[in-house]
Amino acid sequence: MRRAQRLFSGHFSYTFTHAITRAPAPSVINGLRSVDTGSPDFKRMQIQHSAYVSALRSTGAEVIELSPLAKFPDSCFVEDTALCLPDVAIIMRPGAPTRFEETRHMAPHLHNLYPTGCVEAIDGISSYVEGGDILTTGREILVGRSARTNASGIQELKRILENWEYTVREVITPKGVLHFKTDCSLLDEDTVLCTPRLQAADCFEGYKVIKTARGEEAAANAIRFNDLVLFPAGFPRTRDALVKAGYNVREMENSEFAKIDGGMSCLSLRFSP
Ligand code: CIR
Repeated sequence: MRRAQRLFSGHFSYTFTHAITRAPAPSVINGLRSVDTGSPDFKRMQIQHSAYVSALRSTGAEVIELSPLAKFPDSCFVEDTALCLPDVAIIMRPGAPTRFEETRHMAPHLHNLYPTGCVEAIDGISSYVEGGDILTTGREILVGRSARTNASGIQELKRILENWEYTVREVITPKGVLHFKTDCSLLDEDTVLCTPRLQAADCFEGYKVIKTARGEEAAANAIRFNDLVLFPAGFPRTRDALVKAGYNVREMENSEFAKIDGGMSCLSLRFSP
């Protein structure tokens, strides 16, 4: 049980020594989106991305910045390519066909960072999982079934994680929501920020829950990273609730990534190898 205790005790679900990011390529303007609200402005996006990297670094973490990959418009959303835990990294199999091969460009970096034998992969021919559907809390790993993550992928991930002595629970990503974490974030080992529609699904029984304010559902994708909560700008009532609850909130401009369904979590892989 040593490994499980290492993750699921205290603050290991939100304190990290490292993060990996990938700068957006100009092709990012063609990234996948559920609703077209206009083309992202590439220059503004670069500025928003640099500010995000600086915020991660300001907590003392080492941030490994990977080069842009022009062939993959969504490749700055590195979170979807892997699940990084303290003792093992698991390479995903993205359900979006245009994103499928992004993992080939992430795997070598994880092999360099983790000890031999500590990088696994979802490789079943009909298995699909994207990292955005996985929430690691202080006590378990929740995996949401979605349009990008299927039952076979979750079964395979569960098998791998149980070998490493982690507890996994399958949940449902609400219909029409891209990823499970589009609608929730971890704030500390047993507190989550989540939308009322996800809370209604009852998957956070036993957790403390802070709900996004009415009309501010897009604020649910934040990240707790060491002493900071990186939080998308433009959601003042939810921000105030987090500040009142004692969190150190850093508002980040996210207008351009939001146009292609990107939020705070998807722009980094966070871990302590
Ligand atoms: C996609 O649809 O795959 C990208 N445009 C956005 C991915 C966001 N990923 C995440 O929240 N984990």
